[in-house]
Amino acid sequence: MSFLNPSNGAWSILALLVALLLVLVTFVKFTRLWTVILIALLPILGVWTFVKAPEWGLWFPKDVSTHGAGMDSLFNLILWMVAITFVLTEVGLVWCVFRYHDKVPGKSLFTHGSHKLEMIWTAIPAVALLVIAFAQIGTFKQIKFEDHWPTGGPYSKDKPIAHVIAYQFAWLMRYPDANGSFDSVDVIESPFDFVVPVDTDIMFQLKSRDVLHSFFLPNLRLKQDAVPGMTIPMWFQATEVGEYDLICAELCGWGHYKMAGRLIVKSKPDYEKWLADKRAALKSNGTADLEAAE
Ligand SMILES: [Cu+2]
Repeated sequence: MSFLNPSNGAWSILALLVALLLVLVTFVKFTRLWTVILIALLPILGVWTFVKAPEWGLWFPKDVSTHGAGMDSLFNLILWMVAITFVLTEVGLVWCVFRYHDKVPGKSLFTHGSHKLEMIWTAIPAVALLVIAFAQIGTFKQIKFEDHWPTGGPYSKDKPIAHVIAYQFAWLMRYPDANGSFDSVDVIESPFDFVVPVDTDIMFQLKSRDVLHSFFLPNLRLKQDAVPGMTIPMWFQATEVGEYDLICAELCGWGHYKMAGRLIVKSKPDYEKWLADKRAALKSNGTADLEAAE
């Protein structure tokens, strides 16, 4: 992931800015002007970082899923709500520092608070939460609700492409045998690599063998806890051939960092070939062993 790469130029710029702030805080005599400048720098740097983030590669990885656009627009909605709140709050803070500094004559006002003000700042977050709650219904339904799961294609809840099993500390993808059974010796096991065909509704069953894990495909904007004792149906459609990160997004033990798998999206013929090769390898291993034994 490029944004975690320490050689990413953006990190050095951010580090430099933080260092500059620390120097200012340490050595500058705190006049009112400096205080205002320092406090005002926060929203300016904050907003600037958001504006520059996509260019620096600090933003989301490329979206290659049919779920992605919905998730991203929800994220942007929340980001805008937070950004506006943040800037307004900071402007208010700077204004208060400037307006109510120690040179204003007279005694401080003692107050028990304002009922009206409390009503307002309770109502605003309540409205904000309601907006988010209604805005997310469509996207959440598409990803999670059973009546939106794929049925017409090759994969469905009862005919999943694979069982995805999380355990300390690996991902194991189990593909059914040629008859669609998951309980046979011909089940294909693919550790760490989740191979799927492109432009196809992929339905799979998520399981955990031991503790809580979290199945996360950043490029597909798909995340779901794997819960011991539960089989959780999930679906997505990848829109571009390629290799993408499959990571565990839940601290699940000392080897959590090792749960770095791959989602490998192949063209449909390539996927069929991969599956056929896997089945052939399974058979030929058996035959070869038998022949060797004889
Ligand atoms: Cu894990």
